Amino acid sequence: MSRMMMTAAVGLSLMAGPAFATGSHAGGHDEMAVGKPGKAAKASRTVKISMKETDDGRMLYEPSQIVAKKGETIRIVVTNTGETDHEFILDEMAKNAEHKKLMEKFPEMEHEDPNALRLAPGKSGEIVWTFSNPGEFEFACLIPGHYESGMHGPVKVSG
Ligand SMILES: [Cu+2]
Repeated sequence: MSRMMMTAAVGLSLMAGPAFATGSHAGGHDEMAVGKPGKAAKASRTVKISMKETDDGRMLYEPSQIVAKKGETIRIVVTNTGETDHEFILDEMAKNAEHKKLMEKFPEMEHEDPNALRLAPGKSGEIVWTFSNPGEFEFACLIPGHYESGMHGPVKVSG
């Protein structure tokens, strides 16, 4: 490698570094518009949600919405009482829509994210979440076809 090329490469990596660091991760890795993982000891209450299919071909969450206050930490216990895998993904509506498109291309995508659960029939999981910002967010199942069958609900966070 010539000296000039080396200089160019170093210059590029220096420029790329700070640009990535101040990108979408501002405010800490786990901080999202919908909030961040919370501590169980700080949870003010537990919300239990079941996920299932109905005899007429719909798929749903029960209850079908979450209401919270800004700054509140809630323990959300999700149980799959249906007969097929389901997900519970907490996010902004636009982010879920984007993610849903990706799931249509890669249906076997696994989620390791703190805002998401994927549960086999009969399984339960929990997310302890702090809702940092007021607004309307969403929980949804992004397995192809499930959102359209009814698997989404609003999360209303009051200011
Ligand atoms: Cu589902």
